[in-house]
Amino acid sequence: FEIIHGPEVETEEFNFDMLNIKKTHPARQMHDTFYVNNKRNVLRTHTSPVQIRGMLEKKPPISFISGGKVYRKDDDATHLPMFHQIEGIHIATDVSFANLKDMIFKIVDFLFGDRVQVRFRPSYFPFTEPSAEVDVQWKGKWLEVMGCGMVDPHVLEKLGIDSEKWTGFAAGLGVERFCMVRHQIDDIRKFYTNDLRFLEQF
Ligand code: 2U9
Repeated sequence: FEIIHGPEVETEEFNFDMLNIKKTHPARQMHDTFYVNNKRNVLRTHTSPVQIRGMLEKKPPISFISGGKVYRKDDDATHLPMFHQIEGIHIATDVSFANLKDMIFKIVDFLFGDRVQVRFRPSYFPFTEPSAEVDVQWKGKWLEVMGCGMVDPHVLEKLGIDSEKWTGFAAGLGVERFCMVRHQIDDIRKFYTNDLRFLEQF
């Protein structure tokens, strides 16, 4: 995988339109997304627009990893208004859901081993079809730590990529969520309160 970077202030086009997120999708609302410059630009809500920019520059086969800060209007024990995502995309010929599942299980095994109980559950994202999520046990509940799926053909076609010839998978994870589970931290906001007694444990 090639590591790629992109801007934290994005256009609505790259953050939403190119990812098949409809104009009426709830994630676009003012109470979920930070808008800048009278709505034409947003603080990116995920690292997926970086993949779009990468795919405009390079034609398939491609394998990219993008990572960095993302912003959402969320703030509670399991959500931060700013957090870090790491996301991968792989587009080639003959890429299957089995290949994706194999990679996901290798990542989860490497990071959690048999320390926590994990489940792989069908889900929905506008940019992948089919889609799945990885949940882990945290304080007696299931907590989402990762999402993935086969890149939706609509997303490929918007980029001028022939979806009959090329297929791919994509997966994203929230870094602080992974950390919280791995180190048994009860409140995700502790990472950013700058309490040295907390930070010096690591
Ligand atoms: C393109 C096409 C598809 C990236 C994906 C997810 C599923 C996902 C979340 C995990 C926890 C974000 O940090 S989180 O809240 N991510 O669920 N991300 S598929 O799919 C892409 C990306 C780029 C062009």
